[in-house]
Amino acid sequence: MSEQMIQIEQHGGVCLLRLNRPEALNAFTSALLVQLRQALEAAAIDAQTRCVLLTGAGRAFSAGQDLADPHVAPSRDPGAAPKDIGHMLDQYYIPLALRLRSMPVPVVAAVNGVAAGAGANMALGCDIVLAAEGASFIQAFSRIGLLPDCGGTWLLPRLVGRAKALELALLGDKLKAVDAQALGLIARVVPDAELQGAAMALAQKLAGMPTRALVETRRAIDEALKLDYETALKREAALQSQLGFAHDYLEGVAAFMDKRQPEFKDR
Ligand code: T3D
Repeated sequence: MSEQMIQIEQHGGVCLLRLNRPEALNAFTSALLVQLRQALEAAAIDAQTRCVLLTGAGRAFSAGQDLADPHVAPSRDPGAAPKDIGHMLDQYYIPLALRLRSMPVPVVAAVNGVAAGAGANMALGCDIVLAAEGASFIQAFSRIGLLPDCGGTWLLPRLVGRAKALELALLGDKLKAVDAQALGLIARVVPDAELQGAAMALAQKLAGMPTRALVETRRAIDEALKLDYETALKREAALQSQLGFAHDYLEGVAAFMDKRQPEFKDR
């Protein structure tokens, strides 16, 4: 049986996925990337799951691509044919990044330690990013002669603007969690000992909310970044029209009028 590199725990409506190669700082091998994608696919079709929480085991979130993975690591043998990194991205990273970004439920990242390279950008692609005070983010690519992948060139300028995106990407310096929050790269920082509890509480809160409305909100915000104002207004109206016919809107208004807690069901 293949080694389990993703721990999966169901906590009510929250599916907790924990990257689990702590001895290598949860660096991504092709096997881990496949298992993570499979876990996300399973969560996407599981009606019980209303939020996914992604975190890492041990002292790191993820050190990015496993640079010792023989499938991708450049050979030191001068006679060996060079490996095509683009193929690795096409085969493993792009489908995973797209799956993460289009999950039918909100996705929270709890960054428990260092997040480097593709590990950083995997976290930044989640909907809400929490980090422990001791966590850090490193666009490690330039240190090894690469450029930010796993969505880095798209995410960074949108999150922090071109000037800071270029500073982070070109220098590849370690950014502390508090500085990442101050830049607007991530949402929240909590004391190390409180991270898992705070992340689970946030995920449980999201799991109790109207899932479809949350997912359409993500879609509208992502799309609006590419649209002019008038087109964005019209796109909001089209999406709102669909939500207006859904159960959760009726339930949300009824619960407000009845002064009770709503019971949202849509997914
Ligand atoms: O290649 C492709 O397919 C394209 C895709 C690219 C995507 C990418 O993610 S490129 C970027 C890859 N990641 C990096 O370059 C980061 C490399 N790691 C580091 O810079 C540092 O390890 C950290 C800053 C993340 C943490 O530093 P520190 O001092 O806390 O820990 P350490 O001592 O460096 O690492 C601990 C162990 O994890 C160590 O192993 P050992 O000596 O105890 O047996 C180290 O070799 C291992 N490790 C850390 N990062 C990786 C890794 N092993 C394989 N791959 C890694 N990325």
